[in-house]
Amino acid sequence: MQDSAALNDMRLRVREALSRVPVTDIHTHVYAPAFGDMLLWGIDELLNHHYLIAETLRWADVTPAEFWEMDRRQQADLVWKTLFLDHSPVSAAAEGLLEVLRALGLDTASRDLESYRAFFAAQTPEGIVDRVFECAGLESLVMTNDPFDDTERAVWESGPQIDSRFHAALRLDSLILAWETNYPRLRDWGYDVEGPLGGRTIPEVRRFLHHWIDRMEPLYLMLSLSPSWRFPDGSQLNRLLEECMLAVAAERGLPVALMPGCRRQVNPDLRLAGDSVGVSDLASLERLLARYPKLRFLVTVLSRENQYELNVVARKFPNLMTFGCWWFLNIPYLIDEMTRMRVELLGFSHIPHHSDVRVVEQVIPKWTHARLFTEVVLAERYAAVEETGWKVSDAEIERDCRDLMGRNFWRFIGRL
Ligand code: RAT
Ligand code: ZN
Repeated sequence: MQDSAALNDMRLRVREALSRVPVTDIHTHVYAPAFGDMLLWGIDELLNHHYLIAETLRWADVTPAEFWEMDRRQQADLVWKTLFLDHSPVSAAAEGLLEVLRALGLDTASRDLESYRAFFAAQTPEGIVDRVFECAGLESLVMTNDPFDDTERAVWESGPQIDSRFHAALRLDSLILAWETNYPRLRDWGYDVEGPLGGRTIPEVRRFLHHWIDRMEPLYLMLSLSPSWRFPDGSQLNRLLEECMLAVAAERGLPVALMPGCRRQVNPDLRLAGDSVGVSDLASLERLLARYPKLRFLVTVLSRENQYELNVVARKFPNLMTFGCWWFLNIPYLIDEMTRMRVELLGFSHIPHHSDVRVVEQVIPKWTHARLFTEVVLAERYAAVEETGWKVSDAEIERDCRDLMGRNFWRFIGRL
C-alpha cells in the first residue's frame, strides 16, 4: 500500500515536470491559419463538433436531414439548447467545451451563448491559435492532409506560408480506401492509372505520392483501416498499401501511421458523426510488422478490446510505436485505464496522447486531461518504485515526461 503523503508529494513533482515539458500533438484535424476557413475555431464550430452532434441527435426533435438543412448558427443553437440547457453537460465532449470557455476567461455560470459569440467575434484566427497553444502548453501539432480535398489541394498549390508549429501528415484514405471512386481523378491530374491496378498504375501512384511528399513535407504517411482488414490477403487495398504507400515510405525514409478499427458510415445520415467501431485483427498487424522490420509504424487502434493486445504486440516489435487514446476512447475513464496499462506494460516507450481535435480550442481540455492522467499514473508508479528504496530525481521525472509528451515521437520518426 502506498503512503498517501508520499503519493501526494510525488503527484506535485510530476505535475511540476509536466508543466515544463513541451507537448507535440501528433494527430489532429486542425489546419494552420494559412488554410483560411479550413481552420475551425469559435463557439459555433465548437458546438458543431460531430461528437456533440451525435449526442444532440439522440434527443432533439429533428431528423438528421432537418438538422443538416439548418445553417451553422441554428445547428449550434440546437446543440446548446439540447446538451447544455435541456440536460446537464456531463459527457466528456460537452464538459470539454465548458473547459474551453473557462480557460479563455468566459463565465460558464452565465450560460450566455450570445456573450460567448461576442467574445469570439472579437478574436482573429492567429490570435486564437496563439492563445490556445499557450493555454494547452502546446509546442507543435500535426495536421491531417488530404490531396483529394479540393479546398485543401488549392491551398497547397498556392505555396502557402505555414505557421512552423503546424506540421503535415499525408493522409491516404481517399487514395487507398476509396480507390474505385478516386482513381479517375488521378487520371484527370495526368497519372496513367487503371482501376484494376494494371499497366503503369503502381509506378504512377508512387509518382503521385512523391509529388505530394515534396509539396507537403509530411512527417509521416497515414491510413485508417476497417476492423475487417486482414494481412496479407492479396487484396487491392493491400497492394496499394504495400506496393505504393509502404514502398514510397521506405524510399523517402518516412514512418507510416496506421489506425485500425473504424467502421465508416454505419449511419450515413449522421455524416461525419456516422462512423462506428469494431475489434481489429492484430495478428494481421503483427504479420505486417514482421514483414517490414525496417519501416517504422505509428499505430492507434479504436476498440477498447484491442488495447491490451496492442501493448503486447508493441513488446514484440520495436518498429511499432503505439499512440493516443483515439476518438471514442478519449474520455477520462478510458484515458486513465489505457495510460495505466501502457505504462505498466511498456514503461515509457509509447506516445500516450494525441488530441484528434477538429476545432482548435479543443486542444485545451484534451491536453489538460492528458496531463492529469499522466500525472496520476506516473505518480503511482514512481511511488511504487521509491518504496523499494530506489530514488527518482526531478531531472529524471522531467526526462521521462519529456519523452512521453513529445520526444518519443520525434525520436521514433528520426527527426531528433
Ligand atoms: O476523431 C475524429 O474526428 C474522427 O472523425 C476521425 O477523423 C478520425 O480521428 C480519423 O482520423 O479518421
Ligand atoms: Zn483523426
